Amino acid sequence: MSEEVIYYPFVIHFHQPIGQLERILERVYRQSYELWLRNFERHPEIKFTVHFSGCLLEWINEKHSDYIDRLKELAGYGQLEFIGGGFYEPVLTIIPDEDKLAQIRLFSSYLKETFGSEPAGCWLAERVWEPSLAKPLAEAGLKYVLIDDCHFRMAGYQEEETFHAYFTEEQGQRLSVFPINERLRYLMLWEPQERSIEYLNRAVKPGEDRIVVYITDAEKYGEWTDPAWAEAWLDKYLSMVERTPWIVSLHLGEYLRAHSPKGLVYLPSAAYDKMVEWSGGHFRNFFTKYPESNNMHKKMLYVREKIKEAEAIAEKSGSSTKLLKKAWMELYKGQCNDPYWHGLFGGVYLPNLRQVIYQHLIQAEMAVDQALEHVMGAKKRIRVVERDFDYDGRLELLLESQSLNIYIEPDDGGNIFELDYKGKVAHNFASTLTRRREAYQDSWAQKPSVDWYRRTILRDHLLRPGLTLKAFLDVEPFFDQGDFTTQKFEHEVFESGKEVKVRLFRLGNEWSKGYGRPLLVTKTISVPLDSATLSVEYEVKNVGREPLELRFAPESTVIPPVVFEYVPDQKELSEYPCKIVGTKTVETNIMAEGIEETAKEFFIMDKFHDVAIKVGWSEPTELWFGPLKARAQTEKEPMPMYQGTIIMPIFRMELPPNGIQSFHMKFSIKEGMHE
Ligand SMILES: [Ca+2]
Repeated sequence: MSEEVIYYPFVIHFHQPIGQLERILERVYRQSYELWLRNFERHPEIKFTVHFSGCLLEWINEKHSDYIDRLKELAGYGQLEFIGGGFYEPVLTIIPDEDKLAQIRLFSSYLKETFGSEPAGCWLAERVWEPSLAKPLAEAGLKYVLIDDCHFRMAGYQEEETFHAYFTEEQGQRLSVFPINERLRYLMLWEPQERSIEYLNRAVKPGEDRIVVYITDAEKYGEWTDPAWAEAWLDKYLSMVERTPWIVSLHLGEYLRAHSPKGLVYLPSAAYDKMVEWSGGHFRNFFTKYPESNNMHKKMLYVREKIKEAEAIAEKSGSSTKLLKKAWMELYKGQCNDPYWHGLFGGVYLPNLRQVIYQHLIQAEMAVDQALEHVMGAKKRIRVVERDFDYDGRLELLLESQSLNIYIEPDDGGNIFELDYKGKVAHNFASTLTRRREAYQDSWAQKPSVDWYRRTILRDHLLRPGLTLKAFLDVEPFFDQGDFTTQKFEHEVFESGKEVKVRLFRLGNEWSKGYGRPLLVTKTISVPLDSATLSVEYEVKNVGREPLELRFAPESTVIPPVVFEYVPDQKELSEYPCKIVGTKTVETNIMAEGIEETAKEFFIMDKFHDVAIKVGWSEPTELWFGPLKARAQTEKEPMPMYQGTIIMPIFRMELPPNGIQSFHMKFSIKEGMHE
C-alpha cells in the first residue's frame, strides 16, 4: 500500500515529586493539568498517549477525583492511551531488578483498576535508558519504550531512520523502541505552529509507514509558560492537526498493532540531550558528583537488604509479613527520582525533597524493626554495623538505637553524616547539602562559595586568630589551622547491652607556625539504647614540646524537616524558631546568623512537625551560628537555598606540653513540645 501520511503519536508526561509542596501541586494542577484536560475534550479527534506518575495520580485522585472521572471517560472512548512504568517514578536503571518488576506491576494493575486496561508502554523516568532494561521491562509485561532519538544518531542512524519503530533485545527478551523526536520538542510551543506542521510534512515519504513521536512534559504548557498563551497555542495547533488529512493521530500501541517495527537496534545508555549534558554522559554520575545523592541511594540499598533479611526470617518462622509489605511500599516511595540529581534547577538542592526520601526510607526501616521485634520476637538492642556504606572502599560505622541512626565516617574527620530520628516524625537531621561548583555558575558575575568538606555533624576545626564569622561562612582560604576536619580518625567500639561507645581519635597537628605541632584529639560518641540522644566527650591533648593556644571548634550543621521552597517567607520562617540559652536567652530563627559570647545550648524547633533538636555543651562559651545557603539556579533566578543551620561552639584552650582539656556535647531530639 502506498501511503502519503505521517503517523503522529502525541505523548504527554505528568509528574510531580513525592514531597512536593501542596501549594505548588495545586498551582501546577490549575495552570497546566486542567489546560490539558480541556484540550483533550475540545479535540476528540486527536488521540493522546499519557503518562501520569503513580504518585501524582494518587494525589489527583485524592484532591480532584472529578479529573480522574473525566480521564476515565476519555479512556473509555478510546481517546487516551495510558503508559506504565515504575509507580513512584524511579529512574529504573538505579534500582534492583526485583524492584523494577514490583514497581511496574504495581502501576500496571493500578492503571487497569482505574482506567480499565493494562498499559503496553513503559515511561522511563527522566528517559534514562540502559540496554539491560529490555529484559526486566519485557518480563514485567511491557511491549514498548520511548528513547530519545539523539541516541539513535549516536548509534549511527540518520534522522530519516528515526521515523520508524525498532526492536531491541536483551538475553532473548524483546521490546519495541520508539525514537522520541528532538526537533519537534524544540519546535512545538516555542515556534509558530506552521513550523511543526512543515517539519511533519518533510518527514512524509510515500510507501513508508513513518512515525514522528512527540513527547512533552505537561508542565511546559501553562506552568513554565504563560497559561493563557500556551492554551491558545495548543488549541490552534491541535485544530490545524485535525484539519490536515495526511497527519494521522494515533496511539503508540495502535501503531505497533498495525505496523511491524523496522528491524533490530541496540542503543547505548541514554537520556534526553540535556540530561546527558548535566550528568556528564551517564545518569549514575550524579552519585559521584553529589555525595548527598549517593547517600540516599546507598541508604535505599541498605534498607532494602534489611527488608530482605527480615523476609527470610519471617519465611522460616512463618510469621506475618504485613509490616514487611508496608516496608516495601515505603522503600518504593524512597526511590522517587527527583532529589537524586540536579540539572538546571531543583532536584538534590531541594531539602524538602531530600528529606521526604529519608522519611520513607526511615519508615521502611522502622517497619522492619517492628516486624522483627513485635512479630518475630527479636530482642531490642543497639546494632553496630561496620560496612562500606557508600561504596568508596572505606568503612563507615552505623549505630542503630531504638530512636536514632548515627552514621559515622571515621576516615573523614570522624564526622556524622547521617542522623536519623525514628519517632512519629522520621527525619535525617544531617540531610544537608554542601556547596559546590556548578557549570552554569560560570556565567555568574559573583561566584558562590564552595565548601571543601561535606557540611555535616562534628567537623573539628582549629580556627585561625582574627577569623570572622563571615569569612568562615564564605569559606575564606586557610581559616582552619588543624588537620582534623577531613583526615582519618582511628576508632574503637565498646558495646554493652544498654549503650554503645565509639572512641574516635587522631594524632594530628596544629599548623599555624608553618610546621606541625602535634595534638591528640579524642571524641567518644555514646549512644544509649532507648533515648533520642547522643553525647560526645571531647579530649584535646598537647603531645608536642611547645605550648599551644587554640580555638578548638567542632562544627555541626543540622536541618529540621522543612516545608518551604528556596527561601522561607516570614510566616514560614516563624515555624522554625531557634533559642540560644546561655548567660542570657536569645530568640532567633534558622536563617539568622550571629555570635553569642556565652552560650550553652542551641535549640532548633519545628513547630509544623512539632519536633526539636537541641545541641548543648558542658560550659558556656562563644558560639557562632548561621544558615548554610547553597546558591543555585531555579525556575526564576539564582537563589540562596537553605540547607541547614551551622552551630559551632568555640573552646579557647591554652595547653602546655602534656596539657589536656576536655568538654562534652550532647544532641537530643524531642517531640511534642506543644502538648
Ligand atoms: Ca565508605
